Amino acid sequence: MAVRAEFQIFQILNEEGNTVRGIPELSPDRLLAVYQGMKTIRLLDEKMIGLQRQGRIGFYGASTGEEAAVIGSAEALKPEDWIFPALRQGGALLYRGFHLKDFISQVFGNSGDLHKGHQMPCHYSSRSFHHTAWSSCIATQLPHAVGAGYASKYLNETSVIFAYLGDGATSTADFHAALNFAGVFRVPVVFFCQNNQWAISVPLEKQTAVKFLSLKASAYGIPGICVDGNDVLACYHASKEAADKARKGAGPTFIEAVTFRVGAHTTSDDPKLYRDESMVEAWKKRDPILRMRKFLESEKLWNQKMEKDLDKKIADEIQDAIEKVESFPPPEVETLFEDTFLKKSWNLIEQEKDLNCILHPEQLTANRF
Ligand SMILES: Cc1ncc(C[n+]2csc(CCOP(=O)(O)OP(=O)(O)O)c2C)c(N)n1
Repeated sequence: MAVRAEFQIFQILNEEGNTVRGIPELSPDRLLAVYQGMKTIRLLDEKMIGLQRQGRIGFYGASTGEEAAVIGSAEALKPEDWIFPALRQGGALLYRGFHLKDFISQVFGNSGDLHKGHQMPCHYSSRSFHHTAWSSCIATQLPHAVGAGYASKYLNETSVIFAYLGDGATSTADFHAALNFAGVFRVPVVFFCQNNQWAISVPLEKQTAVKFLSLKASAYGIPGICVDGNDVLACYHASKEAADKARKGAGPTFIEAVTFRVGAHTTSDDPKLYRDESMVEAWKKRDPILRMRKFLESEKLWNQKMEKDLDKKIADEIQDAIEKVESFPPPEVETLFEDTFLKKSWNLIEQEKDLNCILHPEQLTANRF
């Protein structure tokens, strides 16, 4: 079943959770893992937003409503594949096996954080899980992803690169440069665009005049696919097909997953100031998690008791991880000067000495002044 949906939205599960075409080959275990992955993001988002409101963390960017896009695409990846994320793909890193404690430590930015608090919260990365750090500058990850894909091709490796972006990123120069290069050099990259309809306060109709963002791909000689981003099986199927194609040397694909940002852009934003809540309520009825749950129930793979048990299991794991992470002290001050350069530059050495004088004035010697 090839996905050819340039002018319509490809779907496998409709909003009632019924199949409208054959389902992809996924074992019951994988289907349940997908469901658990989506639920984990949802419960984690709720909890972390609560922590931010209590002043226990500084910032959080949620993926609520976009779980199917994140997990459906991540399910298509092999361990050797790389993710070049935007803001909302942390759930994919968790889904690929990153530890919850390390994940939450990144948000706290304390000494438990593998990156010693050097990044903004929710800008997760892990070399061992092939998940690069996002720079926060919209779309800069796209040329980087294409460069990594070009390297994979040049070295005759089989790894495929997933480059994630939002709808807002499609209006940037980096988007153009990345898709153009990928198209010309047939780079093994899958561009996965979570079209959540908003770029902070800019709605899609002010972002572009095209009906589907996936149409933009044709200008670069790249197949553009549009999928229902709240249908996890459709997201998986399109991603798997695109990844397989890229792995075989058949070049890049652009996937637009049509979804909706149900919550605020981040905890620093208040969407009530610029959008009508009725729109949010309408999209909540298309909830990707509920849709998959209905499907699993119809397949006799899920029931109410399992749902209750899973909720408790995930909530306990999150609570346990938060308690551990919150007990970690801040990173050592010296770590501020580490990891940027292999060899510390002269000005960093000077700054480190100055800071040391402020922190330990008793160590000041007459010689220094
Ligand atoms: C180059 C650049 N311009 C502007 C911003 C400010 N900014 C932060 S997030 C954002 C919107 C991003 O929207 P989108 O790409 O649709 O992704 P979403 O956050 O909706 O997932 C903007 C404009 C930025 N971070 N980088």
